[in-house]
Order: sequence, then structure tokens, then C-alpha cells
Amino acid sequence: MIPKSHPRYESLKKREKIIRYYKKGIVAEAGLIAHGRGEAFDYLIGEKTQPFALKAERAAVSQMKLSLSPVISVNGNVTALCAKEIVELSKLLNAKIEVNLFYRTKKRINLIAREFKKYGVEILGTEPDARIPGLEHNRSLVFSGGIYKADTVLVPLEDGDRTMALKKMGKRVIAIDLNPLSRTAQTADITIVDELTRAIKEMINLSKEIGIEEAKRILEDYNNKRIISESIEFINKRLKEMSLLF
Ligand code: PTJ
Repeated sequence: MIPKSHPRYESLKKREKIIRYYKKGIVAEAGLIAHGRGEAFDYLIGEKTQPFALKAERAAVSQMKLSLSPVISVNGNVTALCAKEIVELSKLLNAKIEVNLFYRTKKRINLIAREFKKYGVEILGTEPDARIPGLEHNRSLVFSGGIYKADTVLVPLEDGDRTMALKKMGKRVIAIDLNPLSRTAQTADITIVDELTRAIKEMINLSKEIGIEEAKRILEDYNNKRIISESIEFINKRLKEMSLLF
């Protein structure tokens, strides 16, 4: 039992959740490693939503509001950390939810689908009928009525080359990735360098605030290269400041 007064309470709760969902068979073994990598980067940005992330979250909500067929792609870690909030966001943004796994097994897909059903949502899951061209692995398996025809895809916790392949198909890709140096972060159209659960909560709030006209204005002013650069600068500056403390 972690006491609420622990300075890293939120982070430790998330870690416990990931382990619990790993034991349930929803999170992949490699998902534990991915989570640890995320924790390290979250430490570097101060475990808070920083201004560069908030700007990207505003742009992401705007992009999804202006899309005709937005899709939220979910994997094991996303299901473990925030299935309920993903359902809420999908309703606010009129987006479909589709399971897309790197370590794809029928068992994991079914467990994830069951988890979303708890929140009253049937997600696109078990029988994909299309493929993302140019991708060798399981992440290429998609639904013709979901990711395949989507104009915008939100990809939290991605593993790299799918972002590139989705962009080649002409889609807009929004990534949530704590590592601003990852291929996904650097390839996406909108890169949210923030912890997944904080990002989704913020996006839920923003979805209630941002209207269509404002969304157009936000996107006109948005520059993703600048956002990635701000996030790297932030980490750099923070490390420099901390090194001076000793
Ligand atoms: O459930 P599956 O089978 O699809 O497998 C999913 C994993 C996560 C194993 C797979 O996508 C993978 O291997 O991912 P990577 O390549 O380790 O990349 C995950 C990225 O997400 C890394 O850059 C991490 O820093 C980042 N990350 C991890 N946890 C979080 C995160 N970013 C935001 N919020 C987090 N909670």
C-alpha cells in the first residue's frame, strides 16, 4: 500500500496498475519495459504537463475535432492506464477506438475488448480486414472502417515505424510519447510529450472547451517542429539547472 503522502504517489500507482494488468494478460512483457522508459523521461520533464505539451494537446483536440473519421488506437499499456478516460475522450471527439497490438494474440485482443466493454463500448478488435501497406509486423492489421480509412489517428505509446506508414497513407498522426527523441515523436504531425494519463485528462477538458472556429485558429498557428524543440530545450535547461545545485 503506497501512502498518499509519498512524493511520487501518482507514478507508483501507475506502476502498480501496469503490473496488475500484466498479470491479467493485457500488458505485454515488453510493455513493462516501455513503461519504465516512459517513467525515466517523465522524471526529466518534472512529472508535470509542461507548456509545450499543453500546446500540442490543444492542437491534437483541434485536429480531431476537424477530422471526419478520427480513430484512437489502443494497446495493452493504454488499456491498463486509462481505458475509461479513452472512452470518454472518444465520445467527446466522435472517434472510434481500435485495438492495435505489436505483440498480437487473440487472447490479449479479447481481454482488451472485454475491458472496454466494461465502459459500455464495443471496440474494433478481433477480426481485422485490412492492412497498412509497407509494414511487416502485426501492427499492420487494421479495420477497413477504422484505422484504414481514418483521416486522423491518435497513437499513444507507439513503437516507431507505424507512424511513418500511416503518414505515407496520407493520414494525420498524433503521438503521445514521453520521449521526444523517439522516431514516433519525430515523425508525427502533432507530438504530445507528456505522460499518457495526464495527456488524456487534459484532452478531455480541452474537448469541452474548444469550438470549431477556435480549432481552426489553433491549427493555423501550430508548429510541431517548434514543440519538439521546446521539449528538448526544456529537458536540457532543467538538467543544467539541476547540475548547478551540486
Ligand atoms: O501492447 P502491445 O503489444 O502493442 O505492446 C506495446 C509496447 C508498449 C510494448 C510497444 O508499443 C513498444 O515496444 O513500445 P516502445 O517502442 O517501448 O515505445 C514506447 C514509448 O512510449 C517510449 O518512447 C516510452 O518513452 C513511451 N511511454 C511509455 N510509457 C508512457 C510513454 N509515453 C507516455 N506515457 C506513458 N505512460
